Amino acid sequence: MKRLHPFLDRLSYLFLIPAGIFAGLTAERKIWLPLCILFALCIIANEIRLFISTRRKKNLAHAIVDMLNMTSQKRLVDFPVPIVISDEKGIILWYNEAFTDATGEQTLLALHNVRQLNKDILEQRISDLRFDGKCYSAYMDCYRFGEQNEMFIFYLFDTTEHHLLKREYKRSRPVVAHLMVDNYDEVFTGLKETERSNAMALIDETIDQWAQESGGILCHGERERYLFVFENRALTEFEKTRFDIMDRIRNMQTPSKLSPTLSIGVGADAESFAKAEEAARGALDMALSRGGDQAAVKHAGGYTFYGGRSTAGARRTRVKTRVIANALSEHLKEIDTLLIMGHAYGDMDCLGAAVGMARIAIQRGLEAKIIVDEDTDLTGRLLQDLRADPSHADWFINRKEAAEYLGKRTAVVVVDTHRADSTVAPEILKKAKTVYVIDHHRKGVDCIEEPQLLYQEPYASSTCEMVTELFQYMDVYTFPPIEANALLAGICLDTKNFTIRTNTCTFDASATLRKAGADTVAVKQYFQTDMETYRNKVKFVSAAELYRKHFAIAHLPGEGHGNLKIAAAQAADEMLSVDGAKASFTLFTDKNGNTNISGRSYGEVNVQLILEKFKNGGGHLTMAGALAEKTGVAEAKEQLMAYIDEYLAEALPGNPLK
Ligand SMILES: [Mn+2]
Repeated sequence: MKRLHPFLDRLSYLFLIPAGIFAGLTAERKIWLPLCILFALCIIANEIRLFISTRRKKNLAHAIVDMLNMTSQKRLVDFPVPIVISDEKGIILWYNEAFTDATGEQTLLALHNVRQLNKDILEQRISDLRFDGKCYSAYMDCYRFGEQNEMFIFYLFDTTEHHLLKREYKRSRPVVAHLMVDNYDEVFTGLKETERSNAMALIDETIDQWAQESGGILCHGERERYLFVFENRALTEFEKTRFDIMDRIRNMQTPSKLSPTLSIGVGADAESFAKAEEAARGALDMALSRGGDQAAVKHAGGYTFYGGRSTAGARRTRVKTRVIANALSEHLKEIDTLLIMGHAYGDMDCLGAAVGMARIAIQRGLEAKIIVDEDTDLTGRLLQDLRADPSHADWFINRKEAAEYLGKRTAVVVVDTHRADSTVAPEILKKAKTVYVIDHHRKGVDCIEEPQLLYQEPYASSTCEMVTELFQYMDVYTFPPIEANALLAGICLDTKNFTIRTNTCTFDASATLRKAGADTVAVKQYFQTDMETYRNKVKFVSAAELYRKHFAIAHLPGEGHGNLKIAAAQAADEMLSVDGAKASFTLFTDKNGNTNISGRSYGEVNVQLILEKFKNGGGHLTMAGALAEKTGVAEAKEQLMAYIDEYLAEALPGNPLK
């Protein structure tokens, strides 16, 4: 039996001494006597309290003794597992030798209550404890005796080894990565054989060195590819440094004066090597379709991206278009009806591409219908003109009518988006058996699952450009000028009249459309806005402020604005003309209390990465949007500014924005 701190409780008497001396020096005799009596009373009261509590403890201790006969008491004291017993308040009454050994002298001296070990220990059947660098699981057993006396017995089991093993297991799980020099062809075309092998050897060596630090295995596959297998602990390091190997590769000098860029796909948290490798391949795909020069890590919880801050160079080949065109031809042979839909709040790129796809289908003798949502459509006059045209009037249907067209030999083609939630009629998409996707946006995380055909080209300026390219491989040579206008309008919209994201293919496609009779003046007129939208646009623009020198932000105060999407988008475009602005954002709160955010840039700033930080954000390097649900405009703006700061903090060193 051990008694804890026998005179600690009497320490409080010490303060009486200075009080007594003080009183003796200053007070008169009359006060002396009452003071003495008062002190005496205090001491007596405290002694009584101590006596009662000691008796209580003694009673409990007696109870323990009564509980066990001498042999089992001896057994309990010598029991190899640490045991500690407390009363219902957690005050420690008894413990065995093993407990002393486990806690160590120092810890034991400071220990009065089991709650010091874990504050919820009395409420839980099993609790985790941690002291002296070791881990224990404490199993609690509650023993009742007498009327309302309770006693808690804790058995402690050493789980240190288990914890260490668990941590080691997690850290040593295999991770597989695919690495790829994503602009290999551009960097090495036109180089002499020796120059090429020298440059490639340098890249090899850099990657090799980086890989060696982690203790993993690196295999150089064909040409620009590497397979890298390492342990989870190395991944933590890589994530901490945000895969700085990408910077090392990007900063290399090559004879062609182009810097090589690296894309990395990582598969972690997988059950097996095969699963990890599969995830890595998917992740690399994701990194590439987002524009390359970045790392995508696939964890159990989803994707995390690193890098992606250099401006994506335009890389397009017509090979892909031809391959897709052939595949699409084969697919179209198996269906009778093609349902076409774009994204909600359909714009001219969406409508133009839909019209183009309808043309392809009709050319092949299929029935084609375009699903349009009147309430949210933003194409205005273009749609009106198409509907007024007798040969196109019956091309358009609404969401309700679309359900009637679903059938065995019906396919749905989604244009200008690849996210199921953002399509104009997600319910139709869900029911469709065959789905094709044609889109030019960089891949986001929630894409349509396994479409039969996916034509995604982040380097294309617009979906209209992609569809126009498909024409020549699908034998569509003549089509009415109004369709050409629709397609050209889409290109004009997404390139801001051939200012951004254009490449040679954009002009080729535009030439094709011009030849088919597209009228540039008519197209320009589709962009005319009504007076009210114009006024709203001006309101936004006049509210613009520069944040951190390069970010123009404008918001309309108050809430419950109607549909200002067009005005907000146009104002964001307009605000890029402000001197010094590299990105612009507009914010307003709609009728449902959600704040809409539009972001634009010339490509130096990746607005997709900024707006993706919002739950519903996404889009493109130069054009993105987000919806902050049930958030006021002021709060959303604060959030946006915080995300811009975050983006700047992650920016590459040497970035002029910094
Ligand atoms: Mn588009």
